[in-house]
Amino acid sequence: MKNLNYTHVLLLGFLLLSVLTMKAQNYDESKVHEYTLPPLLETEQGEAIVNQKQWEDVRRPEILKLFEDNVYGQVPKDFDKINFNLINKDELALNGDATYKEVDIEVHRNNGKVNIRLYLFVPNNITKPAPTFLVINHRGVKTMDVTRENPDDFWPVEEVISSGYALAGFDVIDVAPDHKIDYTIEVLEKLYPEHMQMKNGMRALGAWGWGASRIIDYFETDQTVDATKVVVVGHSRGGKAALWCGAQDERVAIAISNESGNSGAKISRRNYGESVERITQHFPYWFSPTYSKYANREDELPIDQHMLIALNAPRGVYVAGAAEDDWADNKGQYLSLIEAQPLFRLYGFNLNLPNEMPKVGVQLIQKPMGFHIREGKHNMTLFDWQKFIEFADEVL
Ligand code: GTR
Repeated sequence: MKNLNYTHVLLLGFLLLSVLTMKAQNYDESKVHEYTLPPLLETEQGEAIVNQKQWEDVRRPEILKLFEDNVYGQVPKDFDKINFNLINKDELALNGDATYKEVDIEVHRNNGKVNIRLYLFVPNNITKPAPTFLVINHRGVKTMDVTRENPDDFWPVEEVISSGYALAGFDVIDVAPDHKIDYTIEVLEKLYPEHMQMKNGMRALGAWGWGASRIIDYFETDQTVDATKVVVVGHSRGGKAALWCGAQDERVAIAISNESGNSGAKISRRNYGESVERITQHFPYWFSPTYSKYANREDELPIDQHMLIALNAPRGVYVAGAAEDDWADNKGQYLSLIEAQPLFRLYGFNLNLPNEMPKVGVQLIQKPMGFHIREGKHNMTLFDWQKFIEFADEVL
C-alpha cells in the first residue's frame, strides 16, 4: 500500500466507476430492441445504387471512409521499400509432404523499419502454385512451429496441406503487439508515427490487416503460391482484422471470420452479447479513437457491420460461430450476411439465404458466402478448418 499514490487512487476510482456504470451485456433474445440499419445501397446524397459501377465509384468509397473515420482508422498504403529475406527452408518438412519457408518481410519508410516473419508451408505434391490460407495469428509463433512439438487445431497444417492448400501465418506481435500500451512499438512508431496524431489513424486491428497485405506482397513474388487465391483467416480479434483486411485489399480472394463477433461480423445495433461500450473500454487500442463515442449509441453509427461484409464483395466471405459463444452473437453475425445480400446480387450472385440460421454443425454455402456454427466454445478448431477448406474448394 505504501506505493499507492494519488494517481493510483484516481485510476482505481476511475476503473471502479467505469465498471459500475457499464451496462451489463444482454443475452435475452426477447430484450433485443428494434433497430434500423443505415442504407447499404443509397448514397449519402440519397441516390439509389442500382449497379456495380455506382457501387464501386460512389457508395463503396463512402462506406470505406465511414469505417476508417469511425471504427478502424485509415490503413496507410505507402512505404519506401520492401525486402524479402529467406531465413530458413526445408523441402522435406512434415515428413516430406511440404516445403517450409521462413521469410522475413522487411518494410522501410522514412528512417524506420519493421520486420514481419512469415511461416509458410506449401504442399509438395501439387504442380501448380498453391491456393493459400493466410492466418492473422494472435496466439503466438509456437502454434506455427515447423517442429510440430506443439500441435494445435488452431493451425492444422497437415490437414490443410493434404487438401492441396498452402498454409501461411504471421504473429501479430511483429506489426502491433496485442497490448494496450505496447501496440504502438512496431509499425505505428517505426513507420507511421503520424497516425498516432490522427483521429482516424490506424490502430491495432488495422495494423494486423496491413501486415497480412505485406505478406500478400511477398506471395506475388513466390512462384509456389497463387497470389490470386489467398484466403485470409482470423479468429475472434483476428477475424475482425481479416474482414477489415479484405475490405481494404482487393487481392484477398476470401476473408474468413471465425467468431469475430462485435466489431467483426456481428450487427452492432443488435444489443446481444458484447457491446461497443464494452469492447472500446477493454480494447481501445484496437480501434480508431473516435469509435468509443458510439458506446451505447450504436444507433448513431453511420455504418453497421453488414457493410463490412459488403466491402468484401464480390469476393468470398465466410462467417463461422460456435454454439456456446454467445458473446460473439451468432444470430447477429448471420444477419450481417443476410443484410449484405442485396449488394452481392448487384454482382449477379443468386443469393437467397434462409432467414432461419443453419442448425449447429450444418454448413451453408451460397457462393460467394458461407456460414456455419459448430458445437462448443469460443475457439478455432479442426471442424472449422474442414469447413473453410470445403468453402474454398467451391469458391476459389
Ligand atoms: C474478447 C473480446 C472479443 C474477442 C475475443 C478474442 O475478450 O471481447 O471481442 O475478440 O476477446 O479475440 O478472443
